[in-house]
Amino acid sequence: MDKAIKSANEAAERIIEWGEEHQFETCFERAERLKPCPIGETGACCKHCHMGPCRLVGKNAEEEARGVCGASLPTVAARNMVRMIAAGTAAHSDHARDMAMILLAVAEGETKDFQIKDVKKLYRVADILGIEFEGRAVNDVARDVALKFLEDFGRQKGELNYVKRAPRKTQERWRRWGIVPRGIDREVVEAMHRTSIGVDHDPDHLLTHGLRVALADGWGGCMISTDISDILFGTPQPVRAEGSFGIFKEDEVNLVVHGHEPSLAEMIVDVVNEPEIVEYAKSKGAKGINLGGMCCTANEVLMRHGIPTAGGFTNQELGIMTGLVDLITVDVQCIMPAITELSKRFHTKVVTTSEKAMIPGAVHIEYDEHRAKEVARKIVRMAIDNFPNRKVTGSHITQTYPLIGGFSHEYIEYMQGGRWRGSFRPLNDAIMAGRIRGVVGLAGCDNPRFPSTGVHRFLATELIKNDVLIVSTGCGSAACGLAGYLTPEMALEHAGPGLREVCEAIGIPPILHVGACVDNSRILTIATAMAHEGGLSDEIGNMPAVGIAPEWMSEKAIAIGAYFAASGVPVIFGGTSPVGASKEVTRIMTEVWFERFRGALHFEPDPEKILAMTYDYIDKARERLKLRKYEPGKFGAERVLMDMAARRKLEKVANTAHAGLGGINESEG
Ligand code: SF4
Ligand code: MSK
Repeated sequence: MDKAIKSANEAAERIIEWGEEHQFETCFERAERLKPCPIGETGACCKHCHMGPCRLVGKNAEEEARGVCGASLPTVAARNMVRMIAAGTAAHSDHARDMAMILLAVAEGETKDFQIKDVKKLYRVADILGIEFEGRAVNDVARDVALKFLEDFGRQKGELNYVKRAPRKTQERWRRWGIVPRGIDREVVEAMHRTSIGVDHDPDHLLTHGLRVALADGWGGCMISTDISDILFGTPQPVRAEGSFGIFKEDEVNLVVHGHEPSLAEMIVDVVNEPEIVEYAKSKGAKGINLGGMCCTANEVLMRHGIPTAGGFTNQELGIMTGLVDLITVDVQCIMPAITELSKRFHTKVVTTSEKAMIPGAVHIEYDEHRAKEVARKIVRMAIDNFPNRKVTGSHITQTYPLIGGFSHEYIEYMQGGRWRGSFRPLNDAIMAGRIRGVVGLAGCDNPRFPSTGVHRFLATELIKNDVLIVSTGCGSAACGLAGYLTPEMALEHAGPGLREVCEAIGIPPILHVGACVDNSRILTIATAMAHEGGLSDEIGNMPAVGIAPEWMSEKAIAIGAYFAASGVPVIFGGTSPVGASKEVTRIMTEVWFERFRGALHFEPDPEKILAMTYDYIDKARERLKLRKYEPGKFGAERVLMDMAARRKLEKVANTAHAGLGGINESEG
């Protein structure tokens, strides 16, 4: 990989070069200038009290180095890891809390701007939660669901509601090792307590609690966010969209939604199509209003409406540098404060909208779900008013890539058999037969310390060539999408023979975009469904499956990695380890966790080694499950996969038999 390249995305690279010529500073330049402190980078620094900061370095640091209080290097590194998990969990879960509050407000009729779009999903969730739904008013069910979810935050004893969604054997492992989360807030608070000066000093004991916190994220915060978003805004199904900087239009008002929360963005999607708003845009000389997304708010509106995306985390400054963005609205998480300074050199307005997040230099228009449309209209009008102010010429890019998103776990089930026979049988069969070698969750951020998005692309290409099916989320999806990898044609061009056959039969890309970073919970649900389907492992652990976050940067990514590890999935992160200074902590997160949970958390900077480790985990899992040895192009017998035409034929018959009933979000695909 060429070291001089800052982004592997060609369009991004062109904008970076243009920016350097015109003295615009971006994260890429700052990353070059600000080299990480080698002590903090590897987890050997503690600043949990004011006797420090203590640096636990030197020869034999693992055994001999001590902080002023006497804390050892493994203690310090373990505490640092647990705090990262707690911070990531807090971020996802606070998002989930807000979603539950919106659902409650909708159910109680306090906001007229939202409706429950997916009643079937509401009923499915109510069923899992043990809430009666038959014969009841939709809003009554929704209120009970919202209140039940809210219990998960403040519960002091007992278990999170969704723990029971996991395969029984996975739950048993959690109980045996004492990592079943009680309440989300309780686990995060306890993590902060245990890691403060003078409390928990046993690295294994600390890290075990880290896993408990992480499970509160995966089977709590993330899963709750995903489910409520589906209930309120619709469960995604495949949708075509476009990606890259060419999505911005010279003759239209360009408005970007950036961050993570879908509720305001959903309102903006509605408002930009209102005739009087479109007329208002025309009155200012624009042909219309062009809505685009950035980061995970982009993934949310792409999955449900096909709104185009300008890409992931490292593209946010570059988007502004096109000079075409009239307004960028930001909510929470992964928003670089640098965008306000940069915007001053263009005409772009930055609008903060969350009561939790303000940035000096931004306009603050606070979002309130009780008057959601009113706030959305105000923001859209501000974008329109700013259109005539475009003056500075930026680095214009016209190219876009087609992409397909919208692969909810419900749709993945549907596509493997139709509305009445939806199942995970074909996927399990294809894995058993060796047509598909295994499954990889390719997730996580993009990072200016790498040739940004390049490791995602490298791994995606190699994995599908070797018959590994990929499910992707967050900025990993954006990286693949902006490289043109999220289309079915990608399978024809690059996938190995077995995976290609499966993709062609079902009509899917070899990389399935399943959503935003909170939607990693969909991957947990998919793994659970595979375990329940039979023929592979009867728990999430021991599946031929691996998680990879090759360019991670956020604490949220660490929390996600840890909840996959606790759930039974070996996870490999790229880059250096944030706890690499301690051999003992590294051993616990890899060997000990694998022994207890069949999951692990590795950090490996070399992409080739990430690949080798992935194949090793997958092939060993196949061996343990006594599956046919994977050999490219050689498959065992399996059931015939139904193509779309066969599925429709079957549904026609089923529709006649079940007239009046419906599946969850049926789609023609
Ligand atoms: Fe140093 Fe101990 Fe204080 Fe950490 S908690 S800063 S290791 S004295
Ligand atoms: S936005 S957490 S940079 S995936 Fe979800 Fe992307 Fe990572 Fe943020």
